[in-house]
Amino acid sequence: MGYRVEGNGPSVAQKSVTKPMGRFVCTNPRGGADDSDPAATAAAARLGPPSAFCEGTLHEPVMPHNDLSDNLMSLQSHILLEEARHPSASGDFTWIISAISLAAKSIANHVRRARLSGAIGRFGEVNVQGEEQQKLDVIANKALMRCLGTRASVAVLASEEDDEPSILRRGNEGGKYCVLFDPLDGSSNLDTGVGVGTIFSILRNDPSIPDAQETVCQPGTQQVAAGYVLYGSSTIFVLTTGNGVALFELDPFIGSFLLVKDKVRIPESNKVYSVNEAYAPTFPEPYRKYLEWAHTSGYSSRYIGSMVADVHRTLLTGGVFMYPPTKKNPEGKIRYLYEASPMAFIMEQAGGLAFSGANRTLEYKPSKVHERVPVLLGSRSEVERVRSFGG
Ligand code: AHM
Ligand code: MG
Repeated sequence: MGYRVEGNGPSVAQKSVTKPMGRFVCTNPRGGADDSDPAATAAAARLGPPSAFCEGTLHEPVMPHNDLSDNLMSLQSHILLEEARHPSASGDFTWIISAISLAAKSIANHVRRARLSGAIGRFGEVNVQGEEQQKLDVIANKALMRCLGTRASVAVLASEEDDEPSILRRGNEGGKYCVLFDPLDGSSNLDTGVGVGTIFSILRNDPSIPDAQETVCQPGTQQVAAGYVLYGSSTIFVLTTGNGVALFELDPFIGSFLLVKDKVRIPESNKVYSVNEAYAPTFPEPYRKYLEWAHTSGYSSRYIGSMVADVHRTLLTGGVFMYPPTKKNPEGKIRYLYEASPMAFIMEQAGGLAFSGANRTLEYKPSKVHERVPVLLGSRSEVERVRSFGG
């Protein structure tokens, strides 16, 4: 059976998944390849044998306009290019990001298979924050500890799941960086399959400070890099090294995070707020006043209760994310070093704002590794609006 294509079909909107190539008619009903027209032969192969009809319109699959499957800018290549901007860079930093990326792929795999592998549920221990650890908190923590622990330039690791930061290498042993992380933020939501995430912050190690806690208690302005990984409908890696924000998506077929968008900018405004409004009666007055105003000003509310997912949506679509002080958590609930500070770095690098109380989040200097702060971050004009109520 052979085909010939009669003329080219009209071009169609790029969003279409198929593109008419033209009319076809059977030219060789007795079978056998008619290879005089390779395009027609290829089209015929895609269509299969025309048993039910011998005439029609050929449709060629068209990639959606934003298909990036041929994008080969991996996270690794992106970091190498970033490092090339700094002539003195040694490549140590690239190794650290590669460790986080490897751990994230492993965590993503565990999260995806959590029910099948029996990893859902409580681990049975309470961490230093007084929170019950989930099995996946422990798995994610181990993955990051193992991957980062082998990197020769890591001096100190601090995790939400561990009481104290661990000193791995002193400065004279090559320890240049401290990596702080929340291995699996939002893990209390795991049972319901919503997005959870890893948040990380990278600081320089000051070899003159012997104490690990003191070493990591740096203001957010000192961050060398920060990012998060969202384990959602796809696995997303968002990173800043102080030169804008880059967004990567894990291509599960090749096992690499591929660049989807560089220089991500948060929309200047959007009438959306993200907050646990059930606590509103115990919020400080300015937040309550803002919410009252928003209720009559056409605002929408979106709240998952998983900071990475809520902040990621805010980054892409705009609005504000807030975790104000409450009666239960008078300092706020979000930990400074590995939650508020890295998210603030990302927001500012994307053109947004982040405040903790009256101060810019990045300028705060904590005195304890697990210290909590209030969080208000998001689109520039929305954050300013909340602040205009005194928040
Ligand atoms: P976690 O680090 O123990 O998971 O807690 C932090 C999470 C954030 O992801 C989220 O924004 C917040 O807790 C939700 O808290 P709440 O349930 O009080 O709204
Ligand atoms: Mg957390």
